Amino acid sequence: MPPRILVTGAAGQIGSELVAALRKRYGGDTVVATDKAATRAQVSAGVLEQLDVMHLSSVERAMKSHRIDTVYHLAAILSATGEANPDLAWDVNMDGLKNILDAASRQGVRRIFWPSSIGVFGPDAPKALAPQDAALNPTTMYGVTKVAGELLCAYYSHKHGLDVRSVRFPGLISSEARPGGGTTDYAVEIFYSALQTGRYACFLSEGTVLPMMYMPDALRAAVTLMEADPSDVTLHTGYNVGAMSFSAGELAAEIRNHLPGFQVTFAPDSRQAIADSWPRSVDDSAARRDWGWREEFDLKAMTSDMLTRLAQRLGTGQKTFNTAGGPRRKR
Ligand code: NAD
Ligand code: AKB
Repeated sequence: MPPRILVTGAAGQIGSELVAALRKRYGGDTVVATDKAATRAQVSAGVLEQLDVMHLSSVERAMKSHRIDTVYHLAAILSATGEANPDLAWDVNMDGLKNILDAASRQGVRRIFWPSSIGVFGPDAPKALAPQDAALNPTTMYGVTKVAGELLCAYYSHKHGLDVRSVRFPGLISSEARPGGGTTDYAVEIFYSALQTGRYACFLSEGTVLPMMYMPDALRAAVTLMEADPSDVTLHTGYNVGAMSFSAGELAAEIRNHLPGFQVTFAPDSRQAIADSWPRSVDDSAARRDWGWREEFDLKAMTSDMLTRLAQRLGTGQKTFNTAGGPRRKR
């Protein structure tokens, strides 16, 4: 029997591609896409409902009426928006998650995917290969909600038997929906600017290195973890998952290999402090050991694929941006 899936925040950067991937994998009518505010154009064909995760009774009604057994809970406020409006970040990220967990416990939902983030780490965590079990002392409200959220998920797992699974995603790069208010958004915006105007003013400094991942790898991580045998999932907080790390300057240079005239300036704003509080890379050996995590895209492969897909979608002319060999593994 295929799972009966509810996706919250389905119109966002991850949701708009995850819904399509889940429908392809399990069948179109097995996935109920929901968002507080979504238009049909943002989500692949199929059921789409308005659902505000702040309303417990609406969440519970949606789970009951669609006989949901699996939830991908994506509705959230990201780091930069969260620093600008910490009350909103706390309310949506904490109350929204608790509503999902409470409704799921009562409605017999079997399994939940909830993405955590590298935002759980603070300035005291090792910058290189931040360990799975590093002390988590974030300095953003977003990070505070992710640490508290991880603990809440672990609590519902052991107290209520809910099978909650989570990864600490790095910054995600994708060609479909634009990112929704994060610190790593520059790594998506830069591609739009490269193709549309040929120049970009980056809000992080040239040397800022952050962990990043291409969306196809992120979707595979989510689905692989959700399909893993329960006995293999030893962590119900959030697994570190890594794929690539690069500086803003290195990304600009890689794009320039395809578009030689591309001009980038660097003018750090308030998001620089958030980036500076995060690690440059994470140690994801627990995910590799437990459920076989392995990324496919590195900086070169991601850049050429991203340029090709985005150019097609935006209709900006050049059809392919080749790099030798296609997707490649880092190690
Ligand atoms: P996004 O901002 O692109 O999308 C979030 C969606 O949630 C939006 O469509 C928004 O309309 C919806 N939403 C907001 N408040 C809501 C509410 N009260 N009820 C229902 N829907 C609501 O975010 P995303 O990038 O798709 O991120 C999804 C999850 O993944 C979040 O938990 C985020 O913290 C996590 N994550 C994302 C990244 C990344 O780089 N995109 C990295 C690490 C973790
Ligand atoms: C953000 O920058 O807020 C997100 C994240 C890394 O969690 N992309």
